[in-house]
Amino acid sequence: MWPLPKDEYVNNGHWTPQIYVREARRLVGEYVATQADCEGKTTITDGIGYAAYGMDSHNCQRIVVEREGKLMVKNEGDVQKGVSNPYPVSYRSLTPKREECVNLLVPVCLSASHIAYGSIRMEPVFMGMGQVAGLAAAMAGKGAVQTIDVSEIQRILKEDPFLDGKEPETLIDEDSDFIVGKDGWDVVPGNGSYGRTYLKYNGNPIDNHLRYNIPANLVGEYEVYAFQQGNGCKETVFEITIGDDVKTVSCDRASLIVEGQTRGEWVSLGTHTLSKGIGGQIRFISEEPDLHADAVLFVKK
Ligand SMILES: [Ca+2]
Repeated sequence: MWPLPKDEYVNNGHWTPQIYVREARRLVGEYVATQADCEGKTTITDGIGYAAYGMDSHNCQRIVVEREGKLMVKNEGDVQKGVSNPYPVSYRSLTPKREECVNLLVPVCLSASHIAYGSIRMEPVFMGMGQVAGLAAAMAGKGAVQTIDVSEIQRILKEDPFLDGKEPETLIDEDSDFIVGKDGWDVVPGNGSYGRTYLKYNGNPIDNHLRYNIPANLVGEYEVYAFQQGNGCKETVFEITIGDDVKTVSCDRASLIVEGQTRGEWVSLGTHTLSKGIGGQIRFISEEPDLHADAVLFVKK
């Protein structure tokens, strides 16, 4: 057994003052999220955030069973089922049935089945739901939370996600039209990629010219990042061309620090000034035959 942490909860005998409750009673709202949502079998038009974790519920009890005349102990009730894609969470999962209550929003104990809740119940999702609950409460005022314009919440989340007026981050990943020269590259599932896939060079020498065009609407100073897999190329050189100016940044896998529940990390390619009418692009270059390319991110300074 692990001992209590010496450096935590020092004023409480090293015990946490609060127990971890993974799941408790939940709202039964205007919409109940179910396994069908997690599996992408439904169409949600009032999505206000995404969930993506597997449908996960741990053992409920330990029971004694008899097998071939012998008694044995078995764990019962464990469910572990992955989801194939991120899926939207309906705004109506945060709202009670309108005939029951019109001034309540529930971002954590939201309206979901036991199985769907095992997937939705992740902290990043709760953060998003909490932000939406705040926005919705402000929009509803003294009116009913069920009658607000959800498309307005969707617009704000897209255009001003941090509610500070700053330009949202711009992400370029495999499915983006800003990536050109993809013919010699395969989209492959990644065990450590950003999202579910990354681009892998398929060996055709004339096609080793993958380019990420910098979107023309980006004007000003941006810090640019590239996602690198912890098990990717030993060394990748990023060639950043803006107008006539060419800079290179090298990423050495051995010095890549990957922390937390991820198998890759964003690597800064520096701060670059983007001007109206001056195009730019980013190229991934490696001497290795299985060159990888993944997502690129632009963050306004
Ligand atoms: Ca990717």
